[in-house]
Amino acid sequence: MKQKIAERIRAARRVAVSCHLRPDADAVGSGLALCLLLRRLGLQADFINVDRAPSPIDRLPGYALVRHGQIHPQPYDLVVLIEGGNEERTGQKRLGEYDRLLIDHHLPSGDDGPSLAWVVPEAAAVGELVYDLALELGAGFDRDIAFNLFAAIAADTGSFKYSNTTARSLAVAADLARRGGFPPFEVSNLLFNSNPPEKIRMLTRVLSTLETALDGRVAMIHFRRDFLDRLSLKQIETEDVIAVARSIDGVQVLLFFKELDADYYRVSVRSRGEFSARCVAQSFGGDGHHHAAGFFYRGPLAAAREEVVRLVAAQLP
Ligand SMILES: [Mn+2]
Repeated sequence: MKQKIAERIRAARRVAVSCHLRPDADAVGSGLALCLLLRRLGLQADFINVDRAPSPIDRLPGYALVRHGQIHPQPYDLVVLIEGGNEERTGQKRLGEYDRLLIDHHLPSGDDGPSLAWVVPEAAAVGELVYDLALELGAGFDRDIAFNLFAAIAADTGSFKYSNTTARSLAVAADLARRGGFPPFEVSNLLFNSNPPEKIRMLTRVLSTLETALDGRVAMIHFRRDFLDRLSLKQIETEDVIAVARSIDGVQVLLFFKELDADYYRVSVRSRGEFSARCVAQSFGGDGHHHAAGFFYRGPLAAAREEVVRLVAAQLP
């Protein structure tokens, strides 16, 4: 499949890259690296996303080349989609008019993605796949390409700590650091040590909602929109607060309820070991990975918590 993807890219002259809404560091880092390496190969490559990336992701090297909005109506020979193969995931309204391919590490959930899809669930991050593709295309790595791919992998593995981290993730990261000539801590500094004070204030508010259920095997936290009152933050980065809450000894499932609107929540499910976060999310119409998944819930918070905990209780051994 990698060879097929490389062939399609080699046959193109004008390529647009795009990723999912609410872009994360894997999607942005991988997309930037891909654009930069396509340009090295002499192609015209543009990275066009509907949503602007939150800080500090918008400080990844080369982020200034990202355009925000629709790909349409510019002509492109090929659109490469990162972690989101359809209009709903990307917010791109006219994808059907382009030749498309998808690079992803999420299992497809049976929708109208492109026919040519390179999906590797074993990859910890799309960054690993773009690294493979770069080798296949023979484009070479400059510092910014290597840095973006390293950042993509570091972000999706929680700095090489999550259960998706493999020996290969580490080997790829080591090779990227060597080729790019940067010390790995520069990536951690950018991704994890650049919080504005307001973000930490927000974190304390969310963490103060911590409750446990089922003998401490389930931890729950929530975010309410009014937590943003008197703060200049426009949105919250959820992964940090989730990581803190799920670090509690004995917690097998972490539920994070993020209020998007009145009685409307995005629920993030994180699990450890055998327990499948993905199964929980799918029961509510969502999807994701084995240990990290999510879904939307319409209804009051109390009802959401009760329903989800009941389902978790039935599935916990
Ligand atoms: Mn990813």
